[in-house]
Formats: sequence, structure tokens, C-alpha cells
Amino acid sequence: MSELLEKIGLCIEFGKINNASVYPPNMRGEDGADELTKRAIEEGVNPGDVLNKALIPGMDRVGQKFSENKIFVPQMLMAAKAMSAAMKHIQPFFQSGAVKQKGTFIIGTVAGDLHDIGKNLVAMMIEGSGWEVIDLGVDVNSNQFMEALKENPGSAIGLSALLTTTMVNMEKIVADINAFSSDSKILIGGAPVNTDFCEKIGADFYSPDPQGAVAYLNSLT
Ligand code: B1M
Repeated sequence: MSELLEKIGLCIEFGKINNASVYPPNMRGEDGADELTKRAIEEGVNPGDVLNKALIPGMDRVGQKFSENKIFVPQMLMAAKAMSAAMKHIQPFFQSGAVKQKGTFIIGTVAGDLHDIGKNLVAMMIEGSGWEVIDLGVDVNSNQFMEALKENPGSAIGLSALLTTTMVNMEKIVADINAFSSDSKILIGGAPVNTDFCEKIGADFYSPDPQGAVAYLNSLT
């Protein structure tokens, strides 16, 4: 099992999407993230293990290499595509929460930011824990959050940011939402943010991971 997880991690790291992908050349003809994740699930590997022991460590290595200028944006993009191909197979397990509708949760990646893998994970786990999730996608501005809030009053809101440059946009969105509806609970997350930043910008909770986000939302019910 650990060999299979290791291979899946390598597919993410090197952007090997599926058997048909010609990239990277040295893995041509081999199964990719798509087939290997499907096989892992069919063989009974825990979807949480696929996520935490293969996909996320693979993506961490991608980030590390990008920081060291060992790879560039096209390789990161291939890694993201491989990650999406794998996530398709684990998604149903996180979305199969039996109890539905504990409340409504509006989530988006903040304006200027196109990273959506972490946001999608948070959304799928929250949905799986019984919340209705309205996913506004990426590059979402204050007006879009407030429109969704007008249509779904009383919803909790989740903001994700992956870039230090988009943290300021998160700050603006939180201020706008608080001015519009001071009783809306705002949860923030993403690699560059933390509890101090959360307090500074007036958000209600920071979670470093989807599990913490689920626990926080469930504490509101
Ligand atoms: Co980008 N990128 N990227 N990138 N990218 C990072 C974030 C970076 C850290 C890489 C690096 O330098 N090491 C760096 C940011 C540096 C900084 O700001 N300090 C960076 C950069 C610089 C850029 C560009 C500017 C590159 C360029 O064009 N020169 C550009 C910006 C584009 C834009 O957004 N405007 C860019 C582009 C891209 C791609 C499009 C190629 C691709 C994204 C594809 C996609 O998302 N569909 C990409 C990728 C893949 C990455 C890395 C490698 C991986 C991100 C990821 O998906 N991680 C990333 C390096 C890294 O993080 N290791 C990097 C896996 C994911 C599961 O983790 O998103 O952190 P994460 O989510 C976690 C937690 O943070 C948390 O839960 C998740 C699961 O544990 N979480 C929440 C997230 N949101 C939450 C919300 C919550 C609660 C928890 O509540 C609401």
C-alpha cells in the first residue's frame, strides 16, 4: 500500500495526470495520478490516507521546488492537474455525509488569487459534514460574497488565500462583510494566513486545515 501511495505522490510531484499524458517524458506509458488513485480506492486504501500521505506531500514537494527555482509555473500547473485528477476519486467519500443541511456555508478564494485546490478540499469536507456549500470559485471580490450573503442570509463564510499579495484583499473582504452583516461568521485559511492575521482583520476563526474548519462550523450549530 505504501508503495502505491508513494507512486501517487510522485505523479503529483512530476505532474503525471494519467496514462495518456505524454508529460513528463520519462513516465510516458505509465499510469498516472488518475489511474493510481482509482486503484488505491478500489483496493480499499483509506481516502484520507491518499490525501494526507500521497497528494498533499507530493504538492508540498512541488511548492518546495518552485521556491528553489527548480521548477516553474508550467510544472506547477501540471501538478495541479494531476491533483485534480486524483481528487475526483476521493471527492465522493468526503461528500457522502449522511446528515444534511446543518446550515449554509459560502466559500471562495479571494480576489486576485487563482489557487483553488485547498479551497476545494475545504468545501468538499464541509459539504460531507452536512452543510450546504455555495462555492463561488476563485478570484472572488467583496460584492460577490455580499450578493451570495444577501441570497442566503445567516450563512457562514469561508475565505481562502494562498498568496501574500492577496492577503490584503482578504482583509478588505472581511471588513466589507462585517460592515454589511456584523453577525456573519467568517472563517479564513490558506498557507500565508494565521491566527494573528485573523484577529487583526476581524475574522472570526482561522483554521490551518479542512478538519479545523469543519470542527469550527459544527461548533456553531
Ligand atoms: Co502558486 N504559489 N502561484 N500556483 N502554488 C504557491 C502558493 C507558492 C507558495 C509557491 C512557492 O513559491 N513556493 C507561491 C506563493 C508565494 C507567496 O505569496 N508567498 C505561489 C506563486 C508565487 C504563484 C504565482 C504568482 C506564480 C507566477 O505566476 N509567477 C501564480 C499566482 C496566480 C494567482 O493566483 N493569481 C501561481 C500559480 C499557480 C498555479 C496556477 C500554477 C497552481 C494553482 C492551480 C490551482 O490551484 N488550481 C499553483 C500551485 C499548484 C501552487 C502550489 C505548488 C500548491 C498549492 C496547493 O494547491 N497546495 C503552492 C506551493 C505550496 O503551497 N506548497 C503555490 C495543496 C493544497 C491542498 O494546500 O492550498 O495550502 P493549500 O490548502 C490547505 C490549507 O492551506 C488549508 O486547507 C488546505 C488543505 O490542507 N486551507 C484552508 C486552504 N484554504 C482554506 C480555507 C479555510 C480553511 C483552511 O477556511 C475557509
